Amino acid sequence: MKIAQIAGFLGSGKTTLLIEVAKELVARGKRVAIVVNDVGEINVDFKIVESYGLRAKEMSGGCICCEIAGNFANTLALLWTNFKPDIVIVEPSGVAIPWGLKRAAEYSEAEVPVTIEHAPVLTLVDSTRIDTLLGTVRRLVVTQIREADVCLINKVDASDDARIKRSEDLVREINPKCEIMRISTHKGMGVKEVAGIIADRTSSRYDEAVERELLRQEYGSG
Ligand SMILES: Nc1nc2c(ncn2[C@@H]2O[C@H](COP(=O)(O)OP(=O)(O)O)[C@@H](O)[C@H]2O)c(=O)[nH]1
Ligand SMILES: [Mg+2]
Repeated sequence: MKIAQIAGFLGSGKTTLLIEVAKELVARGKRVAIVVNDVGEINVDFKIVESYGLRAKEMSGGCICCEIAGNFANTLALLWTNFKPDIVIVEPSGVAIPWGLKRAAEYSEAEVPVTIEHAPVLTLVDSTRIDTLLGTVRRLVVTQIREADVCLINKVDASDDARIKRSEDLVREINPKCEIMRISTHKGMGVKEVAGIIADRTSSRYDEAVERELLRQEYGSG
């Protein structure tokens, strides 16, 4: 069972993208479930999304990478038992840490006989709000970018070249290795490519040594 997380700050467009990507994967014949751990601008209408042929679960009461990591693992185990998804697309809360979410997902292996794989970690960067993001919530945004395999510079339909360029420069500076794509879910730009990345590629499993190194980079060695 493959877990695909779409990280990004509140309002960056996670729910909007997740639904379009899930539909695309269902159209490609995949069994898809979605798990949403967020109260966002756009609430997921479970009746509608399930009518697309996928399974949807909502989780509240804390962040699935920390406070309710155990519930998240249970939810994945139940999804496996009842639905056997190929892919579970996860919308973490805007404050979740990608490595923590990988670890929490792997806990489900203790409950059901399934191996967890990870799709590349996707982090959305809202190019229309890049300057605000760098001011008030910089540390979280930096963490999500640092741990991304692919950064999606989003809402390019409503942004401008200068802000898009600033978003890309920021990503390059924080995470020189990650891929960068410009997308606009509203214009359908990048949706098929993102579905392809989730379906065809993988990311490493949780590794305590890697997480320790990331934390050291972030908080210093003290
Ligand atoms: N212009 C533009 N707005 C978008 C796009 N994707 C999402 N939005 C808007 O951004 C806002 C937040 O989207 P949402 O998916 O709820 O973000 P989340 O909080 O990260 O889940 C909503 O008003 C969306 O309509 C896009 O591609 N272009
Ligand atoms: Mg949302």
